[in-house]
Amino acid sequence: MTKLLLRALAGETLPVPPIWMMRQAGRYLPEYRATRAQAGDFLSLCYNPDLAAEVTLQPIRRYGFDAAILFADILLVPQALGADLWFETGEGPRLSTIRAQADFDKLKPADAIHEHLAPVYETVRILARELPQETALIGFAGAPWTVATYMIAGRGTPDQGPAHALKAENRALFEALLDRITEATIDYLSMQVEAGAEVVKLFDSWAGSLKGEDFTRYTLEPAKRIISALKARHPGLPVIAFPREAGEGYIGFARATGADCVAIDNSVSPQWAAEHVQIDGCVQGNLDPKHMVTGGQPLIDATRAVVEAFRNGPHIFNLGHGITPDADPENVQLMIDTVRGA
Ligand code: 1CP
Repeated sequence: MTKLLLRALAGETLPVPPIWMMRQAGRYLPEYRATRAQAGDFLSLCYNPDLAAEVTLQPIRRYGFDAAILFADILLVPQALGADLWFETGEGPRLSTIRAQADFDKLKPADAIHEHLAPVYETVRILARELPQETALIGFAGAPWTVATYMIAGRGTPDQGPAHALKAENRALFEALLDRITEATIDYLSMQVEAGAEVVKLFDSWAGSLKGEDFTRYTLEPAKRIISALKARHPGLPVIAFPREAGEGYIGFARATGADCVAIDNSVSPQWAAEHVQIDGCVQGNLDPKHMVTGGQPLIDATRAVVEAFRNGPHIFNLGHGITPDADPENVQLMIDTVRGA
């Protein structure tokens, strides 16, 4: 029987939605912390196929999620393009910045990324062999705008200010960077699929900071380009798009980009998303990740409300954003039991 996640992505309305969780392999799990300590640091974990596969499998063993997501990071693509990347302990990622034409000129062409990313493809191959037969394997990449915000600023930023500034001051350079990331992303995801990923997800975590025409040009258009190139190379490949905090921009996004499923963050209500987004097909979401910290009856009530709202159409149950390191693993089990009606 076909995997539940793939059935939902094909547009089937299921009595119990498939479930997985953004950042399901992460610091809230003691077994993740142990493997990460063994690897040394976060990037060493990403580039060690055996250990990266191990942390991907941990939440599958513990919870039996319907999907596993490859353990890697969206910032491996900039590094493969030649940017310096390191993680400051307790602070997050740091990259060399792209602010001027000379910075851009030092980047490698899109088709030169694969040697650097070979360990990621190996992780996918291991997972394709080792996952239980009912578990779908999701590959992923960051969307061009989101990846560009890190490459331009050299770090995470609350308002993506440096990227907006470059867009205003040197639009040609900004667009050349987006194009380079778009090309690299198509090749990267395509290689993940060849290695065994059955679904791919495009994370546009900062889509919400693009408005109007900018949203169309820099979130919607690149997603459309990536999705159509992937589907041309891999007919029938299901794609999940996550233009986080798009608000009204979620409406029609699947139709406009060719995505099979739109992932919804928790700033919009499930009722609104069912009415305006699920009418076009599968949606994924959108429980507030805070419930994984606080638990109890509010978790049960909110989980049921999400399931109820989306019950008349294709739905993949997930959080509205990644689970946080302070979450309680028992709350994750409570969420799963509530979704599956135990
Ligand atoms: O300390 C640690 O162990 C590192 C924490 C961590 C983890 C577990 C980072 C650093 N990345 C990851 C893995 C990761 N990142 C996955 C693996 C699969 C899974 O979900 O289990 C995925 C899909 C991502 C994607 C990712 N990385 C995004 C998009 C999704 C999102 O959360 O919005 C983004 C924006 C990143 C960049 C990044 N990597 C790590 C951090 C802390 C950040 C955010 C930095 C910032 O904005 O300041």
